[in-house]
Amino acid sequence: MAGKRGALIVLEGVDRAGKTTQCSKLVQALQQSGRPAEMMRFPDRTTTIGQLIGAYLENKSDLEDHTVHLLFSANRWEMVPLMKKKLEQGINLVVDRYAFSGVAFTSAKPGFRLDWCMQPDVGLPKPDLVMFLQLNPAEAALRGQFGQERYETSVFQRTVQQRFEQLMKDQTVNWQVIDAAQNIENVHKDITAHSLNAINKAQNLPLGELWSETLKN
Ligand code: ADP
Ligand code: FDM
Ligand code: MG
Repeated sequence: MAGKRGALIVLEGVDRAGKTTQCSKLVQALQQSGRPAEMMRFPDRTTTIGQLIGAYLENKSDLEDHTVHLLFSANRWEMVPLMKKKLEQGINLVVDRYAFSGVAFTSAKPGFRLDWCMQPDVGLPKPDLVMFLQLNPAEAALRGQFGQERYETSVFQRTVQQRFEQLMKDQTVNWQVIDAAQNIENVHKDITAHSLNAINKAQNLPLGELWSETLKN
């Protein structure tokens, strides 16, 4: 590989934690400091698979729970060749949700084990940094009502939060918890500091494979 690779940076967190706001601000800040950066989001509702997911989330269609889980995973895998190409070109990717949301949301449904939910995403490009935007339900409520999409209820979101906490125990992933109750600029400062650190470290490391060690035994 000729130049230095870009870093894969993921933002996760519950509904209204500020993921989308902070992803765009981070991309803008990186670009302004001369570091190539692009934003991605999952689900990517623009692809054929993404349109099935979009209709499901908008309650315009129903899909069996295992089926939709695998579609979310497939929606990540279909982007992998493009992601790898961009990272190799030195572009930093800032991603709004990734496999962690995939596992947290499906495993919040009855009858789904964490390891079953993780399996389809094993081997995806491993993020160099995953920032979890931590916000309690009372603070989230101050940011407005839930929308009309599937999963946007307080009972479900509480279970999702617990599943994220289980996932954060995995030491093979570089998790950083961010206090998302701060104002937008202060959250941005924290996120930028962690990101610059990850970008510098990633330059000298090969891209890893997600959860390849975690589920080995
Ligand atoms: P998410 O993508 O995590 O659901 P958004 O970035 O869409 O969250 O933000 C949800 C709402 O909260 C938006 O109206 C946004 O302007 C607002 N918001 C985002 N970050 C903050 C913050 N730190 N303090 C107060 N409001 C915020
Ligand atoms: N979601 C997102 C999943 O259930 N599985 C996944 O793999 C991913 C990436 O889709 F409710 C859920 C999480 C959220 C919805 O909402 C996407 P946003 O507003 O587009 O992030
Ligand atoms: Mg969002």
